[in-house]
Amino acid sequence: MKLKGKVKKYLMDKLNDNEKLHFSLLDPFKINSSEELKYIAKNLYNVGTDAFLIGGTLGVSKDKLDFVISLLDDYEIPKIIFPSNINLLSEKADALLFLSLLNSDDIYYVIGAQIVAAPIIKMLQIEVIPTAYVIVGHGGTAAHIGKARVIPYDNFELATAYTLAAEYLGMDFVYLEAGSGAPEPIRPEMISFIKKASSIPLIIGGGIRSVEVALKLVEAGANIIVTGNIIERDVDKAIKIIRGIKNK
Ligand code: 1GP
Repeated sequence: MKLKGKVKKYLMDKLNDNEKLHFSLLDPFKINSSEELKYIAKNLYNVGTDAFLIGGTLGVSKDKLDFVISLLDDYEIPKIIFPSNINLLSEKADALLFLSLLNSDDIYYVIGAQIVAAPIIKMLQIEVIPTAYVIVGHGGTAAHIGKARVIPYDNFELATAYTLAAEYLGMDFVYLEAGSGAPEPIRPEMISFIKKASSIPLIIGGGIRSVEVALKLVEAGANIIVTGNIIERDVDKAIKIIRGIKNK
């Protein structure tokens, strides 16, 4: 299956069928060996993860990015770049989340990096998926680097306003991010509150470490669950999460 240029359709078809999706976030900086990556990827793929997201905020070079994507070549699910900056572009990927960090105080992360990257993306012919990136609560490294004015965990109105703004700007997805390794993930109550106002698909990530938490988020209306850290720490827990989501 060749997915280049068809990733958005692949995702939208599944969402239109009311499927709940899971993305496996792989951070090239945290991968210790190609054997480890192959073992992890095989398990995630076999249990039904819907896509590989590849990215990280610190320590990711183009070489490492290319290397990781190449190792994932055998798996017939999309390899999507999750960029933290303009150094994370690769023609080897099937698509790129074209992120705008809507709640950044630095215009570079809202529209500057996108302008610098756009001609390169055009040249490399990478499919883009326009996505609003909104950082909530803890925020982690992404919030620090991205100079995000984080939305408090309990400010559902503000999160809804951002989601509606993203929808009116024509974005395909809103990615609500609590930050990699966040002690608390996005609250399910925030998701159900947003869902009353907007039907834009929600990608939810940051601090999701158990199937119970993932299922509460899905029940509240999350369309796509992202797990990162838990994959590297305890792949069996990640497998349980994916099984739980895919059996919904
Ligand atoms: C981070 O949302 C992702 O960008 C995943 O977070 O590593 O905490 O799963 P975790």
